[in-house]
Amino acid sequence: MNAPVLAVSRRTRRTPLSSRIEALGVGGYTVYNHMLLATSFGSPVNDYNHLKRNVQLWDVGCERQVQIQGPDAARLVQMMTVRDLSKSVVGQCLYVPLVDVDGSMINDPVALKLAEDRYWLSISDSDVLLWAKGLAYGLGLDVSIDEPNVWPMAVQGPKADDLMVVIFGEAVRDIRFFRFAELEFKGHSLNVARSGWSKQGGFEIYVDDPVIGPELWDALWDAGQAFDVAPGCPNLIERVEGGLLSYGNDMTREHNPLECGLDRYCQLDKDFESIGKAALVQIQKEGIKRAVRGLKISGDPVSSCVEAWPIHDGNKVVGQVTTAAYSPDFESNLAFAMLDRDHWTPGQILQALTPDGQTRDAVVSELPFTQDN
Ligand code: THG
Repeated sequence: MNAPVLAVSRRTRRTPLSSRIEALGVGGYTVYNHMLLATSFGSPVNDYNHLKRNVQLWDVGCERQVQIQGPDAARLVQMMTVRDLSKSVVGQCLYVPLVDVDGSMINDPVALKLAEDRYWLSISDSDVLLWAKGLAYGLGLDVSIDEPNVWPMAVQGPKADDLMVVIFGEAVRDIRFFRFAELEFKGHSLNVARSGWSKQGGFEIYVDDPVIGPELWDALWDAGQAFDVAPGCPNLIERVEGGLLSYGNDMTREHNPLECGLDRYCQLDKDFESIGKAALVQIQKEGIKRAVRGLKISGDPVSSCVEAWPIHDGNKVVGQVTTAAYSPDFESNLAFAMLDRDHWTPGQILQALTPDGQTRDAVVSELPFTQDN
């Protein structure tokens, strides 16, 4: 049987860098925010080994910006998240769980505070633009909301600093984690943040011009030859090791941020106005009934998780695996699972029913994984 093909059309939007990654042999695409996102170059294991040792260029133009600007911009962004933004500053990136009135996860973007009255929500895969426009109308807020022509590009890996210095100068070294600065490329000013969807360190450049994008890619590619640069994309194995949850895979509108282990981004005891706060305060009072944990699953490398796999404790179903990958560095299968209370204690041994029909031991772990947990 032939593998199914992803048909590309205007709905599955290309990015200004699609031509570059296709020339470099992108191996597959997924659709994210109605836009193309690469899934591999070569193989996930080769991509993983390279990412942990060198530096990669990623076309993450699909991380769309929902721009909220105007006199009520700060108020609307605060209404949308349960993270207290009162002490946030211009130049800061903030990871913000967005929730609805039931406290359910709507999205988990990085918010960039561009000015006191202008924000970008760099979103994961759900239609935040429509949600934000609806809220602004319903609440009668004085804001304008749109999706600007901005396509982030990531430079990730241990050699990212050294490569970025060649293009942007020593100033890149001064950018702190989850801060951004305006730096120049060919006389064009770009927001450059120390962030990115890997734990290997690096930057994200918010490309706001479809011509500059490929020129910047080419400049990084040429300079990167000295650092063994390769094209890359968010890597399944690396993100599981690092405990980076994916919205739509590991958390959905079925879950709240407390269940997703995002407690540190929920300041429920602080005094601010947010749509989902009352519901989450109540949920916290009652105690959550399930939570995300890591699992180390025994046996041969498992295939990645397309459908959720059931987790048993004896003959009782106590949760499900949402993402799984074999980690060469841990020499183990690692997974994220949503587990019921009483079955989520690190060290506890459960059973995973893998798609190949096997029942395998699965040891509950804290996230992120360490060699000892
Ligand atoms: N960068 C940008 N936009 C994005 C992502 C990104 N949009 C989609 C998706 N990724 C949003 N989700 C996340 C999830 C985790 C992180 C970033 C975006 C992340 N978390 C840090 C960690 O877990 O180590 C912690 C951040 C903190 O402590 O503040 O980086 O990657 N532009």
